[in-house]
Amino acid sequence: MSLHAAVDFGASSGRVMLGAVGPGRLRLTEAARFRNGAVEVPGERGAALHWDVLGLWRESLAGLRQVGALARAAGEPVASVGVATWAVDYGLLAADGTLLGAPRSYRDARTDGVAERVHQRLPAVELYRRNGLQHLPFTTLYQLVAEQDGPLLAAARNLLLVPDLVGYWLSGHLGAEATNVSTTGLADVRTGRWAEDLVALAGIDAGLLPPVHDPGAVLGGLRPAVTASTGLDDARLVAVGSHDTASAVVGVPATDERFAYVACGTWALVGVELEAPVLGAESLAAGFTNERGVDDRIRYLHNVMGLWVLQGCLADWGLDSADLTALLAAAAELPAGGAVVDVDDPAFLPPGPMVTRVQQACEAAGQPVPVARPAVVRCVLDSLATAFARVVEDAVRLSGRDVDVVHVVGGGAQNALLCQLTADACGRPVLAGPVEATALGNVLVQARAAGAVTGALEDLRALVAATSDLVRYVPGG
Ligand code: ADP
Ligand code: LRH
Repeated sequence: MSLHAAVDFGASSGRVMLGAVGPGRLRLTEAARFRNGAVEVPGERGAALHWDVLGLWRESLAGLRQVGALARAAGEPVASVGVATWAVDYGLLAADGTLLGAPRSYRDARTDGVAERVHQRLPAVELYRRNGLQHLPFTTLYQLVAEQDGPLLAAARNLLLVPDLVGYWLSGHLGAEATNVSTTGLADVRTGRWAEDLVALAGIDAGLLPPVHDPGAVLGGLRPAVTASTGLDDARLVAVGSHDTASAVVGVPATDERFAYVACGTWALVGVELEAPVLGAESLAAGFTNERGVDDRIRYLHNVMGLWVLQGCLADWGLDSADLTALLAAAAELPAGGAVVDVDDPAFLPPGPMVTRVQQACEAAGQPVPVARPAVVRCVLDSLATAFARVVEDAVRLSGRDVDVVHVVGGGAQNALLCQLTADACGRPVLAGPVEATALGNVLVQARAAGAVTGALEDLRALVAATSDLVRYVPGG
């Protein structure tokens, strides 16, 4: 067996996994799991939302130390480490490598109104033809325009996306991994490389952006201090689909190309995989993004607001994911046909009182207003399932790709009610699992770089399908 460590930060939790891969074999062992969430910091210009990257770094090292211990117990060396996190956010480094401030969260209000200003300079349809991205207010391009109002850019020499920042701390390598580069809005959708005109549009010095590399690239050994602290003596840093959604799509257990996926965590990324981007005005209007996947596939998808809305409701009630089981059981008892709202309304994007927002959205849409907790949960899940079905239909229509099955991967695959409602709304079977598709995709790309598995994404997916426990939901089932 070939051993590989996956560092995987989601917006709500992070984990470090040990992956063991061999012919016909793929197994994950959890080394560490920790909470994540943006931290609100008061300031003279109002509250700012930052990521606690130092805490995440500490947890990663502890997780990698545990990976080292597990590998020693198994009598095998860990060949490599790969890092994937949420997209778009970045850290700025000074010339000596000092991190200039804690990276901002994409939910920070500093980008309010920025996209509209940028589109006055380059109309949205033209921008779409260049970078292929769905309109999201927090795309890196817009964040960088907002960044110019602050002091950091003046001192910055390098901009590193969050997984590349962690990779830099691990290995000293300064680079930018292509799947995540594709989410910045600064890359040419056709080449996947930084585009001079888009970098100029962001108003930054192109020298801030490190060279782009593809998943599978071997980036180098670990820093001596990291080796000393983790015991991973022989491991190298290997580039994976460092955008978590890119790794998750590698980990979808599809058996042919006629599938849609819902990478369902804090966000729900819903779409299909294509060979070429779709860049017309209709695609832009339907909110589809063309992000780059591993092996240069196109992830043609739409960001649905996702379980963030449910997380916010739980927080309002002083509960967390551990309390979900009972609430979901009660929500499942409620009849179909209740209130449905547009979960993609920007009102749901920032942190804040989520139950009130759900209720206000129901009222505004002339829907019955849920009051009891199970009714609120049911409304959120019905709304998510409705959005998933709309996006799957749009993806089929706009891409011409037929879809026989919808794969739900990520934490949301554990939500049986959501999976059933999704099958009902899509009128297609749902296959739920694996929950850790992102870590699996991460490990598989490393294992392929090491020669422990071979083949195209289809071969990697066949291995996931053969080694995962999946649950099937049929419409009306
Ligand atoms: P991210 O990677 O964005 O942090 P995850 O893929 O880890 O997100 O998914 C987190 C979500 O998974 C939680 O918000 C919760 O809604 C859901 N989830 C986690 N555990 C369970 C469970 N036991 N049953 C149902 N849903 C769950
Ligand atoms: C999911 C995700 C998504 C991005 C968002 C910022 O974790 O990476 O694909 O759009 O976070």
